[in-house]
Amino acid sequence: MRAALIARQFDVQGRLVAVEPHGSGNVNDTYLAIFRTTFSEQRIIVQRVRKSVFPHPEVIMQNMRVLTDHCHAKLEAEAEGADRIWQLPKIIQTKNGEDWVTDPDGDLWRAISQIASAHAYEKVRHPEHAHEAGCVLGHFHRMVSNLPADRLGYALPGFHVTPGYLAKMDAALATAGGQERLHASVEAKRAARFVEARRARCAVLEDARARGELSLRTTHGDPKVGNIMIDEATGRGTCIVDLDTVQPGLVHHDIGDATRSVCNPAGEDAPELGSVVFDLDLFTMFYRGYQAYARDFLTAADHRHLFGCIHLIPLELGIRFLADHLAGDAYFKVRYPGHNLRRALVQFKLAESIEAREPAIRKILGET
Ligand code: GN1
Ligand code: MG
Repeated sequence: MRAALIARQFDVQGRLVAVEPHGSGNVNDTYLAIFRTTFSEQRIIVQRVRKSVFPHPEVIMQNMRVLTDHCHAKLEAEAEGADRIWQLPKIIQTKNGEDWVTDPDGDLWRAISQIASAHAYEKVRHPEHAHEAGCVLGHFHRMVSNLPADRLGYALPGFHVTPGYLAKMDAALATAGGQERLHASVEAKRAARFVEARRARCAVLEDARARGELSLRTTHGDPKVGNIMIDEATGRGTCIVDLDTVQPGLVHHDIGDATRSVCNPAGEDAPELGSVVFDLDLFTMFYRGYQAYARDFLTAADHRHLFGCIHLIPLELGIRFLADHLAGDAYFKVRYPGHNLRRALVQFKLAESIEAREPAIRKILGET
């Protein structure tokens, strides 16, 4: 198995005893590799980065190096006065001292440390969990608030640029295959109409950025609940994982992505569309946790666009899923035909729930 051959190239003590698929990412292939010596065991995460999704995988690794060097130094310097032991995975180098290896197919593989005794959950479990997710994202934003975004490259050009995803959807619709998939189901047509009715709202963040109201910062890019690790021993958040999408972005991308995930207790794969709602109690708890760490660096303009991003990011993710469905499932891994369409419908249901609760959400945000 290729993952085992690759795992042995990293600088880990002991003998490799197991390599098994790990997690439920929609893009990369992830494995857990276990190494043992006579007295100890080390578990590492080994991943193949999908080049069909990430055109510049080496930029991911350069960013990860810059980010982890910055954050680990900061975490260690602040550890004594901190309210908990905050963690962040580290890059495990190869035996030759490299940050990654390239396989004969040209795919990039890397290894990172596993955060021990902690779990990430695909769905939020209770309000306290939402609170901890808010703390972890707020803490991450605080940690990178003095890491200038221009120290990072663009691993995924166009990521979270919503009008770009609309253009992709339009391009898919302009193909014969796209038309065929559109007309194959009432759901696909309904989904396309849902987007059509909201087309004008898709540029809210990009327009604000063009006007100079919002500026690029170091962002995580993918802070969904499934990337937030909860310490088994204390029940508190301990770190955020999946650093592939760390690049210059708007904090709004992160806030909207976290809330679309944390505040939807039915999850991204909700079996019943009727169970998908934006839960205001979960949102209250999330926002309280976020503000506990990040209050200080949000500007007045940032605040003005918070509702906008909470609504936009589920709409954007729905458009991404729908565009991929129409294009024949080239980007996101699917478990069954129509999976991306189904995922899109869940996000649209969530966006609709956010529209219906706009006044209540704005109130929780402290708007008068
Ligand atoms: C993808 O691969 P994964 O699960 O970490 C996607 C995110 C989406 C997410 C939805 C690089 O993340 O943007 O929000 O699926 N990552 C990329 O589950 O596109
Ligand atoms: Mg990811």
